[in-house]
Amino acid sequence: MRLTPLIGLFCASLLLAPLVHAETKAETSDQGHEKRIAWFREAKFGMFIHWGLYSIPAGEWQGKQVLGLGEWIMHNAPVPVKDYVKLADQFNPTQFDAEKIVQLAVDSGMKYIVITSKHHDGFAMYHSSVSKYNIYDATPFKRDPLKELADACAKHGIKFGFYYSQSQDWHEPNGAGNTADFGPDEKKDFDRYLTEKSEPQVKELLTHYGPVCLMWFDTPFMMTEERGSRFMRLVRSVQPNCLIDGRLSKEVHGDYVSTGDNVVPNKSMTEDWEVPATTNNTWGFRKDDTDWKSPGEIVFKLVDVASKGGNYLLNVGPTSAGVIPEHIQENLLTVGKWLKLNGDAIYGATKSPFGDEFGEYSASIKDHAGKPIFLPRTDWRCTTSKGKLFFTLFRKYYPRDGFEIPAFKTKVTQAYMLSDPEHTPLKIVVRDGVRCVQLPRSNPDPMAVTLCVELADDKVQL
Ligand code: FHN
Repeated sequence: MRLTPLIGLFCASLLLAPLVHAETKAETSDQGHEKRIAWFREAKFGMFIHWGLYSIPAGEWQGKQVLGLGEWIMHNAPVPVKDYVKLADQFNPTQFDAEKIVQLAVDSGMKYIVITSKHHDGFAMYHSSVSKYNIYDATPFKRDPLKELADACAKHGIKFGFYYSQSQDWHEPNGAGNTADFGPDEKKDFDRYLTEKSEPQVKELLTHYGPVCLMWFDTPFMMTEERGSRFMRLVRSVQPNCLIDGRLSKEVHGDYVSTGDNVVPNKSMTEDWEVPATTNNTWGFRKDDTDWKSPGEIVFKLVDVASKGGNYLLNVGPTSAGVIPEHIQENLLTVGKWLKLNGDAIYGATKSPFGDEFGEYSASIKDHAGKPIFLPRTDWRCTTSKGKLFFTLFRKYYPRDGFEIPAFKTKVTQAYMLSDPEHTPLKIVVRDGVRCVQLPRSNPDPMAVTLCVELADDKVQL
């Protein structure tokens, strides 16, 4: 089912998101940063999981569709705290299988998992001693799925991190965001909330689940510099190797830049960055949203992001039974198969030395603010690694008469398709001074193919 009205609301929430935390700055000055960030630069592709009580109503409250993001149902319906808490009595996701989820991440070519340990609804998805409002104490499930996931990740060599809503907590009288039950945020004792729930829960997460690769904070309402610094010190003191995303506080910069939701910049960035992205139009499961991104769309986005120097954190929203919807599993597995052949162009690869391939600003068309709009190009993207350029060509763009390599000074030693296990050298001809690689007549993969161009030097000289 296509969800045009939902998309409208979703877009509205996207418009709000950048106000809060788009284009943050990354803290790169401290000495531990280079050590912490190394795995992230290699990984490029991660699985985001939004899972919580909201997967039960799944976008519908008292028989009525509630528009917006699935995980925002409590806020958007709105559902009073006294009613929302009753969902915990029914939450029994017996089909949750950490092994299966981690195996899916592995087979999809994802290298890290970040899961909601507590979203804005305030419900902890792990066994917390700080608040009984958690999946172990408040539900019939009586298991700690995050511990199970942490163990499965360790077994499969996948990095594991936590999303934690540090500021919004609609369950708590002093948490941000729930004005319907608790009145205006300005009148709350927000520091009390931070010191009594948010900070101790973050400490628990960093203490009981082994190495945490990333603490993913979000929507930093009322997170002043002083408050942000407290969280920063906490994370650094308990797990110095744990990365902090870009949404802790406006003033306190994490280890990398977090863009707005689903916002891929038009050009490369100099800092490390990551885009959190959806596979449909919601993060938490909605039963009416089956608007899944196709494998081709996902591959394009992943390569686009990598070619601009970023990471792609792609979300799945398990159902209330604990299962990731079948359709998106299939799509992700197709992406994984593509990555098995073409992964050299992604993992550890760095951004494009070119840039014109991203597109250009229109000379004539302006947006509502009078700024020229960006016209993206989608024919190909380039990533690099030592002595190699990887050109990924998408969909219909398969130049049977030869791929024209953009101009640079370095000598090319050979070219081949990454998906060809023999790396059979392709003929390179020079036409009107332009080096042209002769591609195989029939396109090996109409979704995307990667051409590897090897250089006589480690780095390309433009
Ligand atoms: O409000 C949240 C939303 O529910 C979701 O968690 C996303 C993921 O990036 N972050 C916030 C909106 O930007």
